[in-house]
Amino acid sequence: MALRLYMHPLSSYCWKTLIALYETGIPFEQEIVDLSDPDARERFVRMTPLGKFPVLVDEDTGKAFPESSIIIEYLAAKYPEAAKLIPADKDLALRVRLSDRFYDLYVHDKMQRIVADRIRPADQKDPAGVARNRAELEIALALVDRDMSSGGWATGLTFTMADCAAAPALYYANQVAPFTEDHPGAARYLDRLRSRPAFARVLEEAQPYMAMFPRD
Ligand SMILES: N[C@@H](CCC(=O)N[C@@H](CS)C(=O)NCC(=O)O)C(=O)O
Repeated sequence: MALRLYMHPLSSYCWKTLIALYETGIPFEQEIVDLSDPDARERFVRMTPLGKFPVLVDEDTGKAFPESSIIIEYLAAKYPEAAKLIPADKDLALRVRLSDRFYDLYVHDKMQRIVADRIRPADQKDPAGVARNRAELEIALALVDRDMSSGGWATGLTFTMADCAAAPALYYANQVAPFTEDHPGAARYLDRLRSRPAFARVLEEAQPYMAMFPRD
């Protein structure tokens, strides 16, 4: 098996790459990393010093890639069946990359910071930071609502890397800041994403782990 994905089934950035892999049907092996196990963490950090997953290892070439967007770029460049995730047209490709950045930086990152505060010890909470992240997330969700209310995928009629980024970001954002009532266009986009077989499969595989997600 040429590709091995170091991941955890609850990790939102791993979902992004899993969606790309399931969407394209590229064969790969899952290597679940339990970061709460000190030995597993040490082995993982030896491979990738920042200790963040996903990491994709191409065992044929010995190359290892961290960063979900770079992993998808690698798949799109190397496998013809993944080329559709990043359009050949340069302008369209820029739109996809811009949308991917938007979902990672202004939806996903804000959501992650809100979740991170939930697992901090009581004396290390950062309510001002959480309020700021909630406000910034709300601005981003209003933009999603505006842009996605008429249907389609993140950058048009085809499903791309931007939708791989949007799916976990919006799914978990809706857990920490439910938006379906105030942003029906964004809610319908999330519904479309959930109906996509690749994302439906990721969600199904994550079910046994969902109880580990920190609630308020
Ligand atoms: N920019 C990175 C973000 C990766 C990331 O934040 N991964 C999280 C899981 S969703 C992680 O590894 N967290 C473990 C930790 O920080 O200890 C990407 O796109 O892959």
